[in-house]
Amino acid sequence: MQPNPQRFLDSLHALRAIGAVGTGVVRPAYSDKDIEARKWLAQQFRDAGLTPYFDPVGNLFGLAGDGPSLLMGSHSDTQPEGGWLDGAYGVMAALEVARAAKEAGGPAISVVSFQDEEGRFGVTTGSTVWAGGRSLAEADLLTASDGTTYAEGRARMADLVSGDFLDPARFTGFIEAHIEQGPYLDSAKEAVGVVTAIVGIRLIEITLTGQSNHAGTTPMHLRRDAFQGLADFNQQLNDRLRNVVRPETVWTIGHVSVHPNGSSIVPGKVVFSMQWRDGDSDRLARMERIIRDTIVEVAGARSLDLQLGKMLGLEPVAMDDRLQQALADAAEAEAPGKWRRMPSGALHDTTNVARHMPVAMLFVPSIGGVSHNFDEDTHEEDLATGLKVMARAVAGLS
Ligand code: HGY
Ligand code: MN
Ligand code: MN
Repeated sequence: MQPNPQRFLDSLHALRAIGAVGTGVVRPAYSDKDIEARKWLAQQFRDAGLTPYFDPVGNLFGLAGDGPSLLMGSHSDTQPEGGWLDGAYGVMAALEVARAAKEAGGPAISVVSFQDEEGRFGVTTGSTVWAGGRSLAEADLLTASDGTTYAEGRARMADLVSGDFLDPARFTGFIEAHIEQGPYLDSAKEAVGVVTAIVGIRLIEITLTGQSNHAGTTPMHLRRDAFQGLADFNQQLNDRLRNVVRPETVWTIGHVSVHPNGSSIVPGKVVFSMQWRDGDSDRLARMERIIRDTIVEVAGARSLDLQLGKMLGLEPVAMDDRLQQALADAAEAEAPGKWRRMPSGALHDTTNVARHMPVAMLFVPSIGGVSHNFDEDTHEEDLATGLKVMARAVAGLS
């Protein structure tokens, strides 16, 4: 099976152009550019001899016939300020492998671009619903930070829907290629990461409500300042997590909205995202306990009302040994001594697909470890090496 690196790179740059903003890309789930990209992908799938299929939430499959096939792919939606490779790399690498497989007379490779992997509406929403991790009715109630509901989002591409959710049983396994989005491969000058496991995640939206008031006339001891509550929470949380976490454990307050957000008004309300990740479910649970206890204490101390949203999350998941070994053998052949086995600190659709079939992932380096940033980039040579490893692994499996 001979993948065509130039054809692959040209298609990757063609996808980049849809929603390009400087060196980055802006294609949030269900936005005009996301839908435009999915329509373009559907045509690419058709041209490659695959049957395009949109499911009810906009996951786009390129099906290789009606029989069993290996599924490969990733996502083509992006963060609000996205890199050009996050997700796109895996979708286009999968398409090139599918093309090369077809030209070689097999094996049958289907391709997928999952929807809302970036969690505009939650956490890897499209593949979560497809894999049965959340009902469509439940998902439709999820709301983006701009107030759009999932139902409203997916309605924007309802005209493209081909039919009901595809049965995962039609696929024999799933392999996702992705950029590492971290510093390890690039700093070690290695070309390939063979993923061993993907971390678990928890996400809660927290609202603290105090009282908006005059910033000049309201004495400090009389204030019910919601931002001060957030600041206290953040400080106390960092202190209290210290003896629970490991060096690779992460926690992030990434989205904060302050109301009314005026420089002369004591903040009456803050709404913020509390997200944490680790490879151990017990540690995620211990962190949850500390987070819930701390926010209750802080709200009480400042006479703030507290609202906790429904917690979203995914468990840590290990990659399939056989698929992982096929990737390792291919990596050693394509990049001898310049690859490693490693965990994924980022989340991926692979976690949800693992509910139904053997899964594995392959990483290529991110320059400077930068991702979720317009500056995200990978050397072209590394992009091509990852493609060749994927094709060699698939040939080895068949
Ligand atoms: O946040 C993540 O890990 C993924 O890139 N959405
Ligand atoms: Mn991604
Ligand atoms: Mn991402």
